[in-house]
Amino acid sequence: MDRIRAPAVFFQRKKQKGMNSPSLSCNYEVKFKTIVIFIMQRKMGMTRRTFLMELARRKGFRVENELSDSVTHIVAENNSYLEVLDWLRGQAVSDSSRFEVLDISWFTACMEAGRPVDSETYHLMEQDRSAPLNTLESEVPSFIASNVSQYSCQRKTTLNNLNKKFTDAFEIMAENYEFKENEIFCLEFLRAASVLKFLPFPVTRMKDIQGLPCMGDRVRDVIEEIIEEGESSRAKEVLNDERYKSFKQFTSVFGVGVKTSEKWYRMGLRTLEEIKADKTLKLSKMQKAGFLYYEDLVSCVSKAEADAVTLLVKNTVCTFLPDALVTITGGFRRGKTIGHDIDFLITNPGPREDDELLHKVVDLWKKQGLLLYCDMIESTFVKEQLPSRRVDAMDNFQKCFAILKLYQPREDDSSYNTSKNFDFAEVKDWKAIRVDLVITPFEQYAYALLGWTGSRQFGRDLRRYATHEKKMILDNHALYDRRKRIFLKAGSEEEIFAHLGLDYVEPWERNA
Ligand code: DCT
Ligand code: MG
Repeated sequence: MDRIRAPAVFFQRKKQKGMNSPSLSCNYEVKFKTIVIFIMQRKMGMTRRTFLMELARRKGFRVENELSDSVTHIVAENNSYLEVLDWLRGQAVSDSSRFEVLDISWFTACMEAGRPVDSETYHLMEQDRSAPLNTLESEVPSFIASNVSQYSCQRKTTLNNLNKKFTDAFEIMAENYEFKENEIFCLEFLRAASVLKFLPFPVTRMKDIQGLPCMGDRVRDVIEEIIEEGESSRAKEVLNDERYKSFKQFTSVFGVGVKTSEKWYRMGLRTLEEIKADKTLKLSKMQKAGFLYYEDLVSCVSKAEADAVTLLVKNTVCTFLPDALVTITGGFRRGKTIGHDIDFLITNPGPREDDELLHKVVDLWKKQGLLLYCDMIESTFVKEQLPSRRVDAMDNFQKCFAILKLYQPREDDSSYNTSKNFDFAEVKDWKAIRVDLVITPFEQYAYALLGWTGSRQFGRDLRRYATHEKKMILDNHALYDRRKRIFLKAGSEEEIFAHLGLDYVEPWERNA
């Protein structure tokens, strides 16, 4: 499923289950009679607008499809006040003062409260109302560092990183601390990298980072040196450090983590050649596969390869379960064009769950000679279990960490194949690709999608935000409100953001 069409498919599935279609949902009781909302579609898109309208109606708000005379509140997202004004003019509305023009954050606050909240602080650029259009049209809202949230789930971070030279250095520092199992320092650099990835300008002076969150002394030292010297001597030292270099090599093997690297390093081993030569080492099945397909697995997965594997996964899953929903998640859903693996979520919108589905899928690949490796993990989810408080905890879904054989396109054909190229029998005409398949019950799909889309930092901050700002617990299965002692159901990612009182962040804006 591609990311743009995903929510639409989701609505279709809901309809099949006999739920109200968004466009037909006029039968909710209106609880709040004094306000009439109109949600602007501009820069929001139809799917999201439809979803939000449905959500508000369900909660007892009156929402109009059209900009009728009865509308009192206009809600806009990613539009300045002037843009809204301009749009209203296009709708032949001359007197805009009869509406309150509000930012989407007012709407999400209302949804969270379950009633209209005071709109005072949510007016869209109220101060610009009286200004003539021509003088303000070119005005760019200035960047206010102190408004930048410490949580990446409150920032929109695309792949357009203007501060790569800083964030690369931070990521090296973070990785070195990870190898030393110093979680606090590691997270300090990961959070700082995430803030700089979000900045809409490249940092050139120390003044540029003034007032920003997550800029501790260690981080500032690195930034200062890069500004002055063009590079970080600390990051350079790490790159030349013997322990770091060994850990970097060891952990590049599928199945080898920090613990195994530590063990090998203590044994005096330093390179992958030494590991391979040491016949006394007992490697796990996963590590053996990691060494066997090493070259393929370290070379990144391209978007074209991800598309080819998506087709294969969808076709195979649909052989057994035609209604199944197969969604690519992870970095590719966030718009990345390369990745270290391909992540998929599979769910069945029908009433029936099929515990055997994943087994059937891998068995078929095994028969077809496409399965190079498979580590099957059965579901350990217990009904009504509270979400895990551990930010980096593994979820409890049934899943499979696999390595698939993807045949390369033939010379005369640009498409990938799922069968052998007989013309080139002696040459290796395939590539080993790491694939994660995760099976989720339909009612947990939205939470699983949010978790598996990542980025890791975005997910960590969502959970931290839920815990510290909302007294809720979030994981890949559910959201639990500790104050009300209830689980909050969600049929889409948008609903989860609304439960948390957060503005919706699109997948490609989650590259924190
Ligand atoms: N994730 C999760 N639980 C796990 C593993 C991963 O919730 N046990 C989330 C975090 C990010 C997302 O799933 C995908 O994980 P990765 O594939 O490791 O990251 P990625 O963002 O897809 O990056 P890459 O391009 O390296 O695959
Ligand atoms: Mg991935």
